[in-house]
Amino acid sequence: MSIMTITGKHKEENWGISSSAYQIEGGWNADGKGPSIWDTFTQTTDSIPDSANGNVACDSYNRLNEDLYMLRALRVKSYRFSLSWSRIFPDGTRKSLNQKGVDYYNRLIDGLIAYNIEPMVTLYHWDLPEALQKVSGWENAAMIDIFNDYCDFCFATFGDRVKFWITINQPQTIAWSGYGLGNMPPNVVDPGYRPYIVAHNLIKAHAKAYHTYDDKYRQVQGGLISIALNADWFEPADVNVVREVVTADRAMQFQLGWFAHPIFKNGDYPDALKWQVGNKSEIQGLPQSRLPSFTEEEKNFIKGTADVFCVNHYTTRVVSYLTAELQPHSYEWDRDLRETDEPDSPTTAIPNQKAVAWGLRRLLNWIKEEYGDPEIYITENGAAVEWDDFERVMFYKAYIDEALKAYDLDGVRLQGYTATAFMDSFEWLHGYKFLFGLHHVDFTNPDRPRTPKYGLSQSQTHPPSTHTHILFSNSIAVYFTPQTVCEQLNK
Ligand code: GBH
Repeated sequence: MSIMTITGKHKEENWGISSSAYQIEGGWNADGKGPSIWDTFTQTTDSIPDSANGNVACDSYNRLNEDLYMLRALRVKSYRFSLSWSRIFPDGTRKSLNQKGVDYYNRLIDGLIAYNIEPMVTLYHWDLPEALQKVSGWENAAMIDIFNDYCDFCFATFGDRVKFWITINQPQTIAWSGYGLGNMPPNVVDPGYRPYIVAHNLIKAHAKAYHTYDDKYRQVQGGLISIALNADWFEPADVNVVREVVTADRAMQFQLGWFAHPIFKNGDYPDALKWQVGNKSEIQGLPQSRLPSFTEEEKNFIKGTADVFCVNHYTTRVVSYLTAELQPHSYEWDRDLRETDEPDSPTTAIPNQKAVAWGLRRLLNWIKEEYGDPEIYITENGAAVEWDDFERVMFYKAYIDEALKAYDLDGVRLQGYTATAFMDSFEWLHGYKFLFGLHHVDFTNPDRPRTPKYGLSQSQTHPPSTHTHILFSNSIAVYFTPQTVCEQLNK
């Protein structure tokens, strides 16, 4: 089946593109913005290639008109971006309100609305105000109310125009990379305990913000609210061996189910987590499970706190059963499995991130089965490529095709697709080494000129690029010449 035969049906779907505040804004201390844990980390660590940081990044804080121009030229239906919490509340709380930060987001949102682009707003994409880290950040249950008050302010301030809210981006990454591996801020290395505690608080914080929206704003504002969960597809090493199939399912439960099961099913963790962590904890001689438990009241409060299912997806891993070691105590070992690369798929620039498009279709079907056929939005999908943008074109062609198969052939209720990323950005631990943008950004030039990459170009003399073709036929895209955006604006 070709994309062309089915485009008609997708005309009104939500095709969009994504960014996040710390990755693009820069202006790290401009106009009263407070520092976040990513400012502190990047300014002091040596672990990021070229000692890169987001101090300037794409300078989007000062280049709003260019960003809006690019979005309009792309003809996307939606733009997913995040709010920098410490730009709005420099110390994380309402009493420190920074009106200039609010003004920036108002200009951005108004600009999007003027161009008929739906803002999809992530309230929190990893850049916790440093001041809140000083009081233990997400280890501290007090964060639940503090986050809620920040969200409440954002709903009240922007919710007249924002109709799609995402509370938290990838809580699994926050819990595991931030508090287990500790390679991301706040750099706490505690693989067996704190990820579970932090996840517990993140889930409750999400649920509380959901209820605030539901109780105070939904009736008047009429928007949606959800959470963006990261999910790889875990393919069993051998689909004919029951144990391997069960193991792959367990991998899904530990990564996606950890958050999705409480929120989308019954307010509680998946059985696989309760069983694995409980048993390991017992064998490890601990008085109780390292996985905390929810009270009945908490379960009722958490269950059903997302209007749609938002998933960020990048790759597929192959898993096989392993009786893991008992020491050190670790979320990773709690899973009893081993991950390897999918052997037959093309690589991308990032090791361990192979391009396995069929994994997306399987993932979407797994979500459909597991969570009762929810409406699904792919809120991130993309790749960093080694050489030519042609590889990125092929990545999108293959992945979008699989998403459309899930929609058309499998009946998955897919409602939207968001490509990552809008432009080359600060890619966290990769700095500026691996880039996901559909626009190139020249980070050596103080003007940070943005240029559409090959995938967005369509020349008169060459056949249109495949990527342009897919995006255009799905009402995304296109520029006609790869001039920089500055040049076009100055015409
Ligand atoms: C996304 O995460 C981010 O949400 C997005 O902001 C970013 O632009 C995109 O990645 C590309 O960088 O090495 O063991 O610490 C994608 C999922 C989760 C994949 C964290 C890498 C690191 C695991 N990522 N993971 S580890």
